[in-house]
Amino acid sequence: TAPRRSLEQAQRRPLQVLGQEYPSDDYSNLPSSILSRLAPRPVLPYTPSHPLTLLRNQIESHLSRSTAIRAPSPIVSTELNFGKLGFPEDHPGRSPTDTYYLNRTTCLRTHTSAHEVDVFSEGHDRWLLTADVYRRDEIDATHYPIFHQMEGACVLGLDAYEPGGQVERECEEMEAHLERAAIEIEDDVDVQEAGGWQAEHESDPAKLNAAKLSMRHLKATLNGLVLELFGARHAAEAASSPLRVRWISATFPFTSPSFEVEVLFRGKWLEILGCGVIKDRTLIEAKRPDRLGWAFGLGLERIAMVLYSIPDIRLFWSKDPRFLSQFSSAAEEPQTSKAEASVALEAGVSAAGGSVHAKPKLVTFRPYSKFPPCYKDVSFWLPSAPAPEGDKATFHENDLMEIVRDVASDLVEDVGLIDEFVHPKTNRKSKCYRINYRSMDRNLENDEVNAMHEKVTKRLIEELGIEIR
Ligand code: FA5
Ligand code: MG
Repeated sequence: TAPRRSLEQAQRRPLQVLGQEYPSDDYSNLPSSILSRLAPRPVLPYTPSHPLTLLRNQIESHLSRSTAIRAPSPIVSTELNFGKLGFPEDHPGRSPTDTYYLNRTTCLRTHTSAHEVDVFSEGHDRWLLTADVYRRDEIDATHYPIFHQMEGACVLGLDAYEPGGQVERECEEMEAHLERAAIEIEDDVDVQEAGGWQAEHESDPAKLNAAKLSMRHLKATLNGLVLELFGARHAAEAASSPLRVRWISATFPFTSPSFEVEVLFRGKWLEILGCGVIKDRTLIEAKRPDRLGWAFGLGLERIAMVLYSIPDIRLFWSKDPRFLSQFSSAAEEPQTSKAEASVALEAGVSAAGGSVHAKPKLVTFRPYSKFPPCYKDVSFWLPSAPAPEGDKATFHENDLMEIVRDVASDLVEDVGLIDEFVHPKTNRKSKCYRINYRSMDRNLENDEVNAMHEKVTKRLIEELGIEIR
């Protein structure tokens, strides 16, 4: 992870972000396009009539035993985002090509798991936390540098895991509901493949039993959630076939065993979340060594895009009434209060059964007319020799994406590598990217696109040391 732009950085003054001052260093890489989005705080999943609000409400009322928590500022220490969760120093997620840094010790959270340790140490056992998260990434219809995650967790004392205890009763209730539903769950994941049982759990029969029951509880909870979110719509569209869910082994530094959940929806497998049995060290870090349980983290945009048929992730940021008005009638649907829902749950009626709260309306987004796209290609040679300060030698695609984002903001729809080759004599490497400019709400003028593209090209030369062909 060679630090870039070191000269420029050295001349930089401290950053002012949300009224706070942060010293900058060789890791600072926050572009103005992101800075301007930090104030006022983006709170899309709390905006009335917004599809992410609909989705958050539906999940919160389904998992009604959990306390819903609104996340604090997205500016977190790297210790919270990575260190306390056990990310090794050389984990690729820590690279400044993937993460936005204010400086070496402060970043924008890349996932809601960043708050696990704090929320547990505040004494919450069952909770849901929704937040904006930030990642440097590619540009296309499903990737945006800001998206929203919801973290869910359930940690309990060992007594809750005793035979006939709370967790076992909840499992039986949820599993009975799943058995009656038209859902097919593929789960042949080998625990060993998923990271295995933790040594701290394996060495104590009571803990191992609790870890096994916690995994069962996690699976029943998430299968039930998938049924709640996708079940009605899938049934409406594919009446004869059951909804299919599959469990896959995964790796996260703070859970073991770890899994990813995929849903087969409109013919495609869609990864919706990562989850697992929380590592003992995370709970010890939170000063809750007496607890054991699970956590998951899901992507709200990804689910909303398929559930509501939203074709482009930029639409979530649209202020166009033609977008928001389509979700307002569903938002006004009366929701059963939390208190009522939990009373019914205690009486043995699952919220997922539909008897507790009104079935959410099935909203399907009707796309309004798309404005014409405008493609521009940029072909260039990668830097041939390391630059004098040695920091421009490696080309990272995300750096190119970032410059395009910074210049074109939401007027860029898609950026893709369309050609690359190595010159047979000079051995120099060439790449060609196609940038697709398109506005969601108006016609782009030719001059405007040319000006943006020129700016992009100029910055690619200056900042990445490339040479236009
Ligand atoms: C995580 O972020 C883990 N923190 C999840 C977790 C939580 C694991 C708790 C264990 C326990 P991952 O990077 O796979 O994992 O992201 C989780 C989900 O966020 C994905 O399944 C997906 O739904 C969503 N997501 C990830 N990247 C993007 C993206 N670029 N755009 C939209 N959604 C995304
Ligand atoms: Mg993943």
